[in-house]
Amino acid sequence: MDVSIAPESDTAFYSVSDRRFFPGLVALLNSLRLVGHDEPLIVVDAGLTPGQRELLADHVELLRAPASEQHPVFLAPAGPVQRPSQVAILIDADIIVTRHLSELVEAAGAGRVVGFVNDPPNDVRFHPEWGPALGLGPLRRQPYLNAGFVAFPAALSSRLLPEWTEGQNAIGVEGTRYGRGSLEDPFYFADQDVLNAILAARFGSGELLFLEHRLAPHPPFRGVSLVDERTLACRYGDGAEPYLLHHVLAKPWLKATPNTVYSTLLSRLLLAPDVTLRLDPGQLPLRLRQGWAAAADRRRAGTAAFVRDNGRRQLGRFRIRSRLARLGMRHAA
Ligand SMILES: [Mn+2]
Repeated sequence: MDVSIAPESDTAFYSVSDRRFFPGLVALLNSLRLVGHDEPLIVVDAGLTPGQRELLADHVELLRAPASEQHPVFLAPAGPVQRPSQVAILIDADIIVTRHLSELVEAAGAGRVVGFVNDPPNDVRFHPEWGPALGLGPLRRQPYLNAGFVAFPAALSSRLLPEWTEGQNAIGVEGTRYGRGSLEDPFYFADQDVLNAILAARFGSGELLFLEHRLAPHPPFRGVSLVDERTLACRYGDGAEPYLLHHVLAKPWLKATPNTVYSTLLSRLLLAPDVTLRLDPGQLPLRLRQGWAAAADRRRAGTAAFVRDNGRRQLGRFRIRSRLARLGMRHAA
């Protein structure tokens, strides 16, 4: 057996947070501890408040953001660059871990970059322009990973982190979704597009482990039920257990979102007596608190959010129909 395989203590989790993402970060921290992960959580501070830093002080290692970075979304590689570990696990602050990740840590420790395929239709995203734009040469077509969770061993980090950082600096934020980019732009997904380009250019397919999207699902977490609120265990009808829940797009702690298994767990992860860092309910919106008034507000806000989002979808469909009608294509729709 390779002696360089990382012992559990040489694993670290890395995240990035500003003041707005603080509740998500706390939920991530508490979920890791509840499922049995006691490895360090290293957080690049992209603008936390002094009060938030103080609450986190005993529980995470805070790193200052490098001054050269233009946008928090480009800070993912900064943690393991500053504080390397045998197995690095980059994890977004909008993720709740719902089971122990030992298999993934082992796979990374054995020499692979481990990630989850993104949700359709962006599970096969590929732009040949990535190669020339980043000076990478030819790219292999392969599944497109979501950058919210990426685990890799120290042995592969020198092929990943410098080019990821340089690539992000080269593309800038303008043509991405954080600037004025559109989905057709090769770097619309910013950090994530650069990551996927590097994986397709600099790594052999045997060095990559692509896990199914359904094991790290996004809202509305279709088919996932909460099995045990105490342990966070979730399950699909066929028995498969997702490793984590990733709340992409609108964040339930920032605005009312439709009720999901994530939002149910969020209240519990921020406020229940068994968590590592328990927040003051008075600091949270009513819909995230516990008790009957909060539950009523949650139902009200969740229904309103569902109607709002559904209304938007209906409106979108209507606009497409009228456009097709104008083009004389009504029957084709
Ligand atoms: Mn995310």
